[in-house]
Amino acid sequence: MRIGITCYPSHGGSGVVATELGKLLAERGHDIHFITYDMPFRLGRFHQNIRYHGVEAHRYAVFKYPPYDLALASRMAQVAKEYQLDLLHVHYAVPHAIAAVLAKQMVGDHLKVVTTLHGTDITVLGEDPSLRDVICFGIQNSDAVTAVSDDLVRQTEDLFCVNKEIERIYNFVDTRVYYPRDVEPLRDHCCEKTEKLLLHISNFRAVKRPLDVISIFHRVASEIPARLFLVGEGPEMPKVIQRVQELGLDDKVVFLGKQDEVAQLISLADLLLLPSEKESFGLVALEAMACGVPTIASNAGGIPEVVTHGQNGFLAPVGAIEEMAQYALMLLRDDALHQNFSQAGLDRVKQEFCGLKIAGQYEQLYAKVLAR
Ligand code: GMT
Repeated sequence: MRIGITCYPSHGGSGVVATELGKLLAERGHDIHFITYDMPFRLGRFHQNIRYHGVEAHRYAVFKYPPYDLALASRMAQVAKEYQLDLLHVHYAVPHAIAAVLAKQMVGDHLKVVTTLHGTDITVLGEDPSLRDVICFGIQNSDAVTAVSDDLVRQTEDLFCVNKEIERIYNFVDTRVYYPRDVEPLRDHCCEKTEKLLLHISNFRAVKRPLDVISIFHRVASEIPARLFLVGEGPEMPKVIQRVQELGLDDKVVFLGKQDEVAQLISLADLLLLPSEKESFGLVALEAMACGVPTIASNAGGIPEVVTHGQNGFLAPVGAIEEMAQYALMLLRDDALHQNFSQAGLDRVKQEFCGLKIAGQYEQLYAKVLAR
């Protein structure tokens, strides 16, 4: 098949999933065309069967805002015509589904539109009255719509009451990149032998509750020797830095900033903390699971579909800092339990979230849409 893919190319789970899916589909012989404003950061080196088409939105004195959405629709239509694309697979309802629907009107009905919802487009933007109707329009006019968890399917149906079947297709992880590694020598450079290493990776927006991460870690570090790695940047970071200083944790918390390659970093850790308020899936928990690292998370959104409480991680209500800290201590103090959780996570990744299985589900969906 000839497939156009549009996503947000910067750091973020949706861009990662879209890019990794494109790479996997290209390996399976499909022609993949990324149509985005920047090269997706996970695309990296040259890949056979993958082309990149940049989108440029110019500033004009007459317009207050550069017309990005229209530039994207126009680029999608150009690429679709030039390379005879069968379909556009867009990640995020706004503006990508809208631009794709517009491109389809320009190119013809034979060009199909598949939209994947990732969460923020529904749970955050969907509550904005200025975007509600246009999100609904994008969903309704896509030829097929998928969401990354059952929870997101439910939320989309409840919020938008759309008369459209939404298929759940889980995210996946490439186990050739994410796997348990022997990181002992590197770990010796990062922390003391006696210390346990906790990790949090996010974009440090308020919905990730990064201050809870600090509170949980503070509680853990008051009982056992421990160190916390923070990966990512975002609007809550100044508050996080302040809290770390107030609690006197400066020498135990390491700020690593944005990182492109996190597989090795994850493998260094004993635990991942993900106490989010909203999370349609929680890709980072899946990446950790694939590296054999259990997660302590909130039971928000789709997280319980990824992390199984008491088997490969622990879940607690949003904001339940003490409960999460106790779970963390339980796992960090009991090597056998940690080992069981780690193995259970690796088994679950193989069964539920392997790339081949998920790519196959998308291929079936594409074939169904093209046969209509
Ligand atoms: O979590 C974020 O803030 C980034 C956001 C994105 O657009 O990349 O993540 C969303 O999509 C990911 C991939 O499907 C999911 O793993 C995240 O749970 C989801 N974030 C939210 O629902 C808040």
